[in-house]
Amino acid sequence: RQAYFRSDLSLLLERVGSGKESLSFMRRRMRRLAAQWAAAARRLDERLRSQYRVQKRILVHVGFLTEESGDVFSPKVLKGGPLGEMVQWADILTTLHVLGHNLKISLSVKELQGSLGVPPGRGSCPLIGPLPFDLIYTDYHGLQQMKQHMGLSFRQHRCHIRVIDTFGTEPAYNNEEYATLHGYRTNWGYWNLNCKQYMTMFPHTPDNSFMGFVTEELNQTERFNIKRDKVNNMAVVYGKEASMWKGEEKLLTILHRYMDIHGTVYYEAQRPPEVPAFVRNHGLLPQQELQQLLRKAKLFLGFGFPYEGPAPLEAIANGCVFLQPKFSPPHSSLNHEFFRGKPTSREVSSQHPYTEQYIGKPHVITVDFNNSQEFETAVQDILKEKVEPFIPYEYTCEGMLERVNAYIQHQVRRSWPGNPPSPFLQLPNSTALIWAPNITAPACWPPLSALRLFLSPEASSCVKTCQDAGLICEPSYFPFINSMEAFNGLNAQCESLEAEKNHVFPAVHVDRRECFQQKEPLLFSCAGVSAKHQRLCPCRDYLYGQVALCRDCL
Ligand code: U2F
Repeated sequence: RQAYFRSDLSLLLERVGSGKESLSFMRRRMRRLAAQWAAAARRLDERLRSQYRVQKRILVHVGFLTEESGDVFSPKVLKGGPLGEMVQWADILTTLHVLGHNLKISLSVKELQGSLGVPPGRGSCPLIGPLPFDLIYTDYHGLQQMKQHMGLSFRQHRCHIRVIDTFGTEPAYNNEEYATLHGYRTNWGYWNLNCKQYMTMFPHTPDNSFMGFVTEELNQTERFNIKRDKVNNMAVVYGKEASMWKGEEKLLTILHRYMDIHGTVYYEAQRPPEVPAFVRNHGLLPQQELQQLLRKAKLFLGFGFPYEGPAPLEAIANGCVFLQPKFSPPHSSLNHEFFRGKPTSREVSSQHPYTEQYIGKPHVITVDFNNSQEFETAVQDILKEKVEPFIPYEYTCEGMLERVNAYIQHQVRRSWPGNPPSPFLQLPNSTALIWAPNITAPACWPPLSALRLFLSPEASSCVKTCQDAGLICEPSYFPFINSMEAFNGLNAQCESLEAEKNHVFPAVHVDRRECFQQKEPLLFSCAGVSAKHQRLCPCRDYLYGQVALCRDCL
């Protein structure tokens, strides 16, 4: 059946239900953004008119909101707890609904069992017959619940699952055998999925799919009003809990010399939070009121936590400058409590690396907060600067609809017998190889026409190598470049060739000129890095403002 765009959200709102603060928060968000979603759907519908979009049967099982997982988030919705996950799930549900798919929502293990046709009370009864869904979106909690309740059929059906995974999962952590042998085993990882099945909140590593969420857009009148009403010396501090402000009195005092400081810190009646007296604290605000505050403010100031949340994008969308601390050395699962045990080695260079790397100046200023002079100069510069509201296209409703639609229609499992052939051609005046245009390329998405193959410098990941060439690493291409032709084409001067399981392979050893192919497809990794190897890096182009998609991807 064909999928048709929907602009009416009433059925979705009904299905989400209420009864929990987390669900009410999501419903309020869906309602508030309804017009924006409808307009985006109209625009995308026009652009994709010629495409036949298959309607999929989709189960969305939100594991972290189930009672069985403890549901620690719902009671904190009105008390300064994390809301980023709720923002994202609300937007995922809306996207799937607006794209016209056949949606079933599950918020408890009982509903999950009902949806999968597992008889209640039969914990590990295998699913009988085919899976009644084409796709299942869940999270790590939900994955665990599904494994428990699907029994043996979990293995058989797992390629239909998509895991919403805020911070991402890298291949070395995902492959159980490798993770166990090489010290990458964590509480979350080792599910042996294809890493593209993990979908992240920001485009952290291209090994995963970037799911994202949306930021509220402005119409012409709102843009005009923002320009008119901006208060040049007004700052809002990022942090819903007083703990996020701890130890920052010195910087706040400096900032207060230049600006009025506002906060949205949650507090219980009669117990005001411990923030300096000169701060005007509004208490935790409903999203809509926070937007209004950001529309007036010039500066949105982060002190380092929370990491990688939605709020900085909202601030930038409302014409604020986001001032944030640089982390030197970067924070990661190796050196920081918050990231410890997360299935990634990614180095977090600031509170919000996405805004630092993909948006940057004048909207985002990243400085060393240990150097108060640097901080003060940044504040002075911000006061002088005029900044327009900005949203990267990938965080608009249209951008999210376009991206998720492309995933749903194109990300399907394909298998090749052994290593597929890889006929390459050197690009003139370049160190890159491309797929030979006169040789028929095997079906692949993203299409192989976008492939550019590089040999990395030593101690450089493919994420970095592709980035340095103005491209992005594309793990789906690895099976096509895991060959002697690829090494030869890049003049790697291999003295030998062997196949091994290692998350930096295919690569060449820098001293011994030994070349290594990858033996375990699950270990193909953009993120992997080794001081002793130069890696084969498959890169591709990407659309301006939509890093998940290449020019020929749509
Ligand atoms: C992130 O979680 P948070 O939920 O703490 O992220 P924030 O960026 O602070 O805010 C999320 C939303 O909260 C809203 C705001 C954002 O959309 O509009 N909000 C509000 O409604 N009222 C207020 O007064 C202030 C904010 C991240 F998203 C999670 O994935 C991480 O687990 C967490 C820890 O790093 O950080």
